Amino acid sequence: MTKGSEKNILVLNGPNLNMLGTREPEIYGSETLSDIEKNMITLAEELGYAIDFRQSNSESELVGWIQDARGSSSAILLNAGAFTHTSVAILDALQAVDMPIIEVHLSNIFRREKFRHHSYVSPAANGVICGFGSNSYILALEAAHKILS
Ligand code: CA2
Repeated sequence: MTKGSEKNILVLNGPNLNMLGTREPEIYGSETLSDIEKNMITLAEELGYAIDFRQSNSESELVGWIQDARGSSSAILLNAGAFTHTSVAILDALQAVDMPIIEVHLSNIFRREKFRHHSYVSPAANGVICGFGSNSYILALEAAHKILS
């Protein structure tokens, strides 16, 4: 781990999460991804962390960012979006990094369609937080902080 990396938390967002706040507010809330990022930075500063907040629609880019977290971050908070339910590649990448991983979802995936009940990400995660809207991200940051301190 490089100097200072113990204070970095990587927050990764998967496909279509850049659309937050524009459609389906009844499922995902009315906040944008940028609102969520700002709220996380506020709490992270209080807790003494830097947040590296990213979104991609590309599975390959997400896998690359997970691989790069080795040596530069101390924990990963991941909302893999629809890749949660499809991606063995993201699971494999997560299993190769040795740091706390918190799986995050805005919606309660277990109250939704059956295909959303299975997560490929969960076996690599310390825990899963879902169903609390944008507050899921805040709860995930608090959970990572508890694990790290
Ligand atoms: O609840 C979550 O956070 C999800 O990870 C969101 C994914 C969904 O595929 C997962 O099952 C649960 C979808 C994100 C798409 O977000 C949009 C937001 C506004 C408009 C369109 C898509």
